Amino acid sequence: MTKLTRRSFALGATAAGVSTFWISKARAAEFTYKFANNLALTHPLNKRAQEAADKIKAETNGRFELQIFPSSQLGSDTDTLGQIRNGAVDFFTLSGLILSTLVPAAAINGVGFAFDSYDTVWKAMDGKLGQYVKAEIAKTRQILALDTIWDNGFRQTTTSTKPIVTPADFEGMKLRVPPAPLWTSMFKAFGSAPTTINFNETYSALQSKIVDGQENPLAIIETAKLYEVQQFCSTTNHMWDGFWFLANRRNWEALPEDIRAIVAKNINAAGLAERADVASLTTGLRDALSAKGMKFNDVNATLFRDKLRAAGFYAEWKGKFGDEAWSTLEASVGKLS
Ligand code: X2X
Repeated sequence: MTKLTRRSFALGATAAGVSTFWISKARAAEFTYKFANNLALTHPLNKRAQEAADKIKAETNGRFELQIFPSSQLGSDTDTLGQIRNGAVDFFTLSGLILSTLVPAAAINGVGFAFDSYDTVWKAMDGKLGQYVKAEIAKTRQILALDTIWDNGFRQTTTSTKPIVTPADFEGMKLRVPPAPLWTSMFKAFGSAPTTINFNETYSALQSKIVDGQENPLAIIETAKLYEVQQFCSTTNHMWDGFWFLANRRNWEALPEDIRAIVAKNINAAGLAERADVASLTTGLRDALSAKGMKFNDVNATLFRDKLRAAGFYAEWKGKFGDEAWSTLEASVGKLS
């Protein structure tokens, strides 16, 4: 350890100061982009997004920084949809059903009981059905979806009042649904009284009994701690839902091609990893949530699917989506209507 004189110390500190300045200057990203989502930091989506952000920063030598804003920090889903359209937000993961308020076709994966397994889901969403929806999203000219759709999961019904065993148990139930026409339509067809509430207000709406129940995949029930305000969980599996990784088109195209390629590669890879995380997380969650006091019951899905059919739900949505989209869906999942 060499003894520093006052003068040499001063010279060294100045040099260090200057080099620190240049290092920190060099570290300041050329492009800092905002990614908003509505999920808890602990959800696999945010864990994988942070991993991708770190890889992108390294592979672009610090030129691109992805800032992640979880838990609807930048606004509700409906607010943030406006922000991704005008470019105030650069990336946003959003359910196709909520996106359907802008791109009607994007709700098609939410048709009740369309998917009976993840194999069927990925065959459709990574195939013709997903391509069809991404093309419809691109037609907006304001936003586009990156290739890989991320997983939300198969949705289950929870309540604070009673288990849902048959469709009759839905009669008159005040149920929270996300702000999307297909969700409202489905739960009206079941006979319940759906109320559209953005996800960031769902916990408090359940806690204050504004609504008795809600529906979400187990990974969300866990990471959003909905088990604290819900007692029953009925495995209705009534819908598979995913998250499109949306980009503001103008801001996306403003990126140099080499950076865009690195961002797309890592985000799409993170989406595939997140799918695996959600699937493995879900396997243990029924026991984990039971241990936290939730009471589970299984249902006979045929009763619920027949109820939707009798209420005209499939006929209504076949008419709304149109023959081309509906036949693309049925080519992947079999006859529905
Ligand atoms: O709002 C919901 O229920 C959630 C979190 O599953 C969606 O983003 C659709």
